[in-house]
Amino acid sequence: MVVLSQPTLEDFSLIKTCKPSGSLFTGIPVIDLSAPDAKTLIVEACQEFGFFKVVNHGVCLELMARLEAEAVKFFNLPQPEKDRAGPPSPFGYGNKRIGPNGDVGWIEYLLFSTNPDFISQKFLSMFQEKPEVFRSAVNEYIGKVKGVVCRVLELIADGLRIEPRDVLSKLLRDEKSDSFFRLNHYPPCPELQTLSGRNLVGFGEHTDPQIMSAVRSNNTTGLQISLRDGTWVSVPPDQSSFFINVGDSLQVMTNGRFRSVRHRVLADSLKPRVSMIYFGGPPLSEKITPLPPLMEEGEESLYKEFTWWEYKKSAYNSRLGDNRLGQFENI
Ligand code: GA4
Repeated sequence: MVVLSQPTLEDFSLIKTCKPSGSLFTGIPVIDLSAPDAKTLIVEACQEFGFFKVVNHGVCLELMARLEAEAVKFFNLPQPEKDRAGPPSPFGYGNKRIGPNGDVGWIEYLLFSTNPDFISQKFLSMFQEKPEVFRSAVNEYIGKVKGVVCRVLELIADGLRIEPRDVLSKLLRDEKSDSFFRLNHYPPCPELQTLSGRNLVGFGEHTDPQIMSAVRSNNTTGLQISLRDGTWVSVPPDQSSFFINVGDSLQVMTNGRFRSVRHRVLADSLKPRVSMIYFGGPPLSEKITPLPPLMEEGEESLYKEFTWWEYKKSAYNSRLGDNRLGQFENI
């Protein structure tokens, strides 16, 4: 077995932030899922930002807090115990290394497939004692967050006036859906206080390859999104809401109408950040092409045809910050 040495502080990217780290962007669209205009506002947010916040989602805050507490318990275990749950190839515990192609970040994480049988198996093989509470919190949470993302996708179909309204959500509800779940822990980095005006990268800039992702984090800042003009802005944290990202696949399925948002996470010098992310992906064999009812007469696809499996394979051969859709564009 090849044992890779841990990256040192010098291996991580530092970013000079032009704005003081306390300044937060106030323009993130907030969608009340129960409001009558939710469908219109979601479509607008997907076009302009590829990102929005969802409130009134119906997921119990106690469940979010319970899962966060279990994740913190895991990340507080001694390093050798956590290492036994790794490496994340592709699923399990990862520390500082992200993906298979040399990316690093100030982060440790657990990455799972969302299939409940897989999770049970993985939990049994990863942990010596049976962490029943942790496992059931993960499964329960995945069921709920998937429900929220499916509701959002159905509102999108309504807002775009396409039928059937489950045209997108059925891909995530399919038992073969290739969806992931990730628990991230960004430890505080006290050395940062001496690197005035610079920030350590927790998770480097990237877009998500899937259809749609939903992030819930504790009340720590760090998440940033890139606006249309390329400016990076900091997302005000809110532990009781979900932040939704449009992924590359949804950009393709809307023939570029929706924007797959570039985002990144910066580490904090004092506060740990804990996030839980559901990545909704289609079955591997699904063709990722623009939805026919959306195409206007004579409109051509901006992308070559590919299956989710082909896109995923190419994503896993890329570096985090690459423009993965570039090679699938029709020129
Ligand atoms: C980004 C979105 C999800 O976190 C993820 C990531 C995956 C990984 O961490 O293993 C990837 C990254 C993500 C895209 C390109 C490849 C694969 C790391 C990487 C360098 C789980 C996913 O699906 O794609």
